[in-house]
Amino acid sequence: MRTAVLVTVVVLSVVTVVGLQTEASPPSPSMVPEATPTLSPEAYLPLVMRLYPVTPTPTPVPTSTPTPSPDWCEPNDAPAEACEIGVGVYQALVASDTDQDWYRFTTTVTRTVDIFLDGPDGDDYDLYLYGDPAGDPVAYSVTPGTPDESLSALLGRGEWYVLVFPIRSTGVRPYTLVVTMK
Ligand SMILES: [Ca+2]
Ligand SMILES: [Ca+2]
Repeated sequence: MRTAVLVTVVVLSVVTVVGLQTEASPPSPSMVPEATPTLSPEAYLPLVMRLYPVTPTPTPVPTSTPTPSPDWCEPNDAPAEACEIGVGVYQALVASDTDQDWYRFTTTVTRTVDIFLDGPDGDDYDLYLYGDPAGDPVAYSVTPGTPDESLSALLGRGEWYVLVFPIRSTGVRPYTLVVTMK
């Protein structure tokens, strides 16, 4: 009886060992964690930059500060751009032969308006006075070859335009416009 029990135990032990050996299977290749490939920035950045070249942003060139026009009234090259004036003395510039300087003033009652233009010596300027809208001049002073002009007009209530018109200008030179009313 004792022998039989011992044999039984031995047999069971062998079966167990055999069973364990049978059930133990080698690890599946899929179970083996694969090493994640790594690339250092030093390795991939040159590749990325070659595929997507970065256009360098141009450095903005600071623009030079525009020089303020010495003429307080420019642009005033058309009646719509005329500068508001009144009784007074005004200094301005004519920039070239093609420059025109327009001014506008208002009379609320009938007035005698005198306008005097003191232009640069050696140049030839002319002076015109228009109603609103500026059509035919109501007065003008167009002495050939002279920079100085003057006109006088009796004006009712309204808006009026003055044109300083260079016939010949030898450069950017100042002139003086004097407006009086009585
Ligand atoms: Ca002008
Ligand atoms: Ca003239």
